[in-house]
Amino acid sequence: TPRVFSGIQPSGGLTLGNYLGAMKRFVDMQEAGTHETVYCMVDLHAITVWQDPDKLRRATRELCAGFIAAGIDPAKSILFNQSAVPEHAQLAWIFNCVARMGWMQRMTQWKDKAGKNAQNASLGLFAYPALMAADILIYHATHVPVGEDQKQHLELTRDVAIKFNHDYGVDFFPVTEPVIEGAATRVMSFRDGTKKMSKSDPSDASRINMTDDADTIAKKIRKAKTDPEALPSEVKGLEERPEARNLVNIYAGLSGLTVDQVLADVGGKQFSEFKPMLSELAVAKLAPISTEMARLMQEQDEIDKILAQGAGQAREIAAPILKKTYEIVGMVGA
Ligand code: AQP
Repeated sequence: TPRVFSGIQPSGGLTLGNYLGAMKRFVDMQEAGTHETVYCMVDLHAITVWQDPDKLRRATRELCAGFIAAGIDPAKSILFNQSAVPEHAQLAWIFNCVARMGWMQRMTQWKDKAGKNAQNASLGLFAYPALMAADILIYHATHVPVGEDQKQHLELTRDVAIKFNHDYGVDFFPVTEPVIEGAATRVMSFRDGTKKMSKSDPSDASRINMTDDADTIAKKIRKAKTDPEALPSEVKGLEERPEARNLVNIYAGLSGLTVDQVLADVGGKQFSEFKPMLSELAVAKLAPISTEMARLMQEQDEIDKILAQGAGQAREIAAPILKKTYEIVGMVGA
């Protein structure tokens, strides 16, 4: 069976963007049953910018609770944290030697996160996409569900696989396909419809956190930036209206309807009418997840057991692929 891999960083709380762009779709792929599904809390990625160790431990467990509360079933998917499977970092070193500096320099995430002070950014932040390529290819995963913002990194993953195969004259690593589907692959900030909703945005009002309570969710939606027009009844009418488009996309993502179906229903309504509908839907979908997350966070031993078990399963796949890679590259004793 073909294999799916994806990951989320335990670098803070989960946002609605992570949920709709990634996690909800991880659950859909698990339930489709067409692929073996491997999902990871990428703690090694998180430390490319400094993390407080206690907070990192907590965020990793909270993220695991989030996965399970959202519907990832450890009996159906492999669920673990990256550092517990050392093959990720080992393959990443090989890929550091395959990937080129110029490839990394072109990454928009690097440019955004390093900012003007690139000399002071960590080497790990620069090499981030090589580790991401290793995360995927250590499982020979062919499909990677991600949000739109990760598209460029996935292209680089393909380039790494192609160059490795070419440099060593093998057909070993598969060329992966990004799976960027659905209405909400790019959830935008509530304060600026041209900016990605992000857990690191200093403004809490810009995002919905998966741990927000019903009142907070309703308040953030009520205050979300919009334009004064009524909603259009066709997608065309959302052009040049990033804030309106974003709220409609979120409604579609949460409800499972297409954008066309949503607009057929709400076209002509004012935001004063649409926003309460969106709040009600968001609370109905998100509140059970945050309640379950909070419950699971009381069961730390249970979470650690699930992670350890997932790491064991992941290593069974990863270890032989690393061994074969070492053989191809010419490492004695592999
Ligand atoms: N706003 C978003 N819309 C759709 N998908 C999103 N994702 C993140 N934000 C959105 C998707 O979530 C997955 C995991 O993301 P990540 O934790 O690896 O890191 P990120 O993309 O860096 O997330 P943030 O929230 O923006 O964190 P910071 O602020 O630290 O940079 C990915 O599949 C991503 O596409």
